[in-house]
Amino acid sequence: MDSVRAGFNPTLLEGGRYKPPDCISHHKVAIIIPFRNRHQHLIQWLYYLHPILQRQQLDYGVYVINQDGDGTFNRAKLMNVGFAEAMKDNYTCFVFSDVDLVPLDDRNIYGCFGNPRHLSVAVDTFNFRLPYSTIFGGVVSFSRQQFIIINGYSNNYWGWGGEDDDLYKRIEMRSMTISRPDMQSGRYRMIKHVRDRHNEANPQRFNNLYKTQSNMHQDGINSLEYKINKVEKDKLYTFITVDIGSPQ
Ligand code: BGN
Repeated sequence: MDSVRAGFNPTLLEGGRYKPPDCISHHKVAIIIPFRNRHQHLIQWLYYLHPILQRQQLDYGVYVINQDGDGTFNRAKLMNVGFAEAMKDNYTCFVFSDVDLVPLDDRNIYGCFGNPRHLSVAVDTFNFRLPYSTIFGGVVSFSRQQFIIINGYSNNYWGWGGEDDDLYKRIEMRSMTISRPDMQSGRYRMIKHVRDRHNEANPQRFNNLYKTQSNMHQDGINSLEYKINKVEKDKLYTFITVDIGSPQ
């Protein structure tokens, strides 16, 4: 980690913030990473992503949202927490990324577009193909306004699966479409890992997905409750430890 610190990122500001020295970026981009116990992945993600984001001349900050305790993991709710916390620093664009996904092509811009964007379209573990046409997991981006219109992610997906499909349905319900990079610039490598503990496949996910349309207006950013337990500003990232509760 020290070599990453000293060697490659002399221009990073505290908390994993960067501004290009000789241009003004269109957006101020918050990169939100849901997290628990994946430090080895985080180190690799930071090692690869900081240089890429800097070559893309983005004004950005990296926010790692760490779920406190060992209750059931809730990826989507951690994304909402990241959005709410980064909003306090006036970001205009939000990239939501898994910690194990490393882009392989600099042309895949970590910014915001006219529509919500799915960036991780060609992941090695899916043979560099979309596993199904409406997949919207991995790495996605939203402008502040786009995310607010769909009321963010659902807070009710505890355990693995479905929350990204729910997000896609929210976009459809609001008559928006998504954008994607082409299959060459959208290539990714997934850092190898075994399934985490306390993140078993969620048996409720099928049921939840039936209710997206009726619930999305009262389940999301506007109903988000959490308690920040700690904020640590490292050189390479802001690490926010949060109590997000447990399923009712
Ligand atoms: C899907 C999951 C997604 C996941 C992708 C890729 C569900 C809901 C079933 C109706 N969706 O099957 O959450 O990102 O696989 O792994 O489980």
